[in-house]
Amino acid sequence: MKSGTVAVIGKANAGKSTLVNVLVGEKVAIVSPKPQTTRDRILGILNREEGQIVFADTPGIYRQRNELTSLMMRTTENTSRGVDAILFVHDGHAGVKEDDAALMKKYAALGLPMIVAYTKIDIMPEERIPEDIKTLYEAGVVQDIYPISARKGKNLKRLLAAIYGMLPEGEPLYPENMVSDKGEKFMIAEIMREKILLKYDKEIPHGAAIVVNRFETREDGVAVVDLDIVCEKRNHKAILIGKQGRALKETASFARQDMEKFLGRKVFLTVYVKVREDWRDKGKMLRELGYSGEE
Ligand SMILES: Nc1nc2c(ncn2[C@@H]2O[C@H](COP(=O)(O)OP(=O)(O)O)[C@@H](O)[C@H]2O)c(=O)[nH]1
Ligand SMILES: [Mg+2]
Repeated sequence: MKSGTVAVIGKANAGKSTLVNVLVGEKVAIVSPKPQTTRDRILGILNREEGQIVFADTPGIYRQRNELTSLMMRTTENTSRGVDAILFVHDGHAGVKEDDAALMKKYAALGLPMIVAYTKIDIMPEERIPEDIKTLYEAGVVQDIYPISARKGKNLKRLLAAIYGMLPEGEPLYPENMVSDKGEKFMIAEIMREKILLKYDKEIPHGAAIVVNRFETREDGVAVVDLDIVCEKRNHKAILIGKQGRALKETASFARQDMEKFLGRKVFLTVYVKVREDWRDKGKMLRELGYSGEE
């Protein structure tokens, strides 16, 4: 039986987390149309007869703008070492940019087995696919490239077979009923952050962190969640809350529904908004907010 860890690497917004969720068959990582959605390394575990694949979803490849993005980039770099193989995710819909081949070659140079998932083919003209593959090949990318769509579930069987093909024989690393290394409390915070990413623009979601202060189940089975949305500036707080608290109420209600779906029980959610000036630039605050740059 096969068993091993696969680092999922690629540019911001390429579709890494979406692909991991689809392959694992459960939502282990939040997804949004904005960059910087994934901040931590998240393991998503797939168990099948052929073996166990542990996907290490990463924040992806970033230009470093502050302490938080530097830490995210470090998480990506560290994860790409100490794994059995690399799944490089390329956004086919975005086209082949000048730096794409260089990035692929950089990770290939680590010497691990690597394949490229060329994703989002559901929203692009098919005839561009072979042209792009040729362009990448001529720029020195010799790895196999698999055109797929995570959203439409296209060519995923072939991709999975190729991933198993890169892994060594071995016993499962994790219990077979486990789908992620993160617990419910982590996902509760992430679901809140996902709704903020979907609801607000620009620096608001990128400057938001979630602290869950209370997460317990009452005797009647209702999960009680108290959390803080930490933002960077007073005017961000005002935007988050909105006129008569309307924006926050909507976002929280949206989050609560998703938390209930995820937990499979009713949720009683209380949300506070707090300001911590420029927390993304401060190492100590990052650690207090749970960003430690693991691995
Ligand atoms: N049409 C289409 N959109 C996708 C696909 N995979 C991801 N997306 C979208 O691309 C955006 C970024 O996805 P995400 O998984 O968060 O990217 P990540 O930053 O690489 O983890 C989201 O809006 C996704 O819904 C796909 O196969 N097809
Ligand atoms: Mg992601």
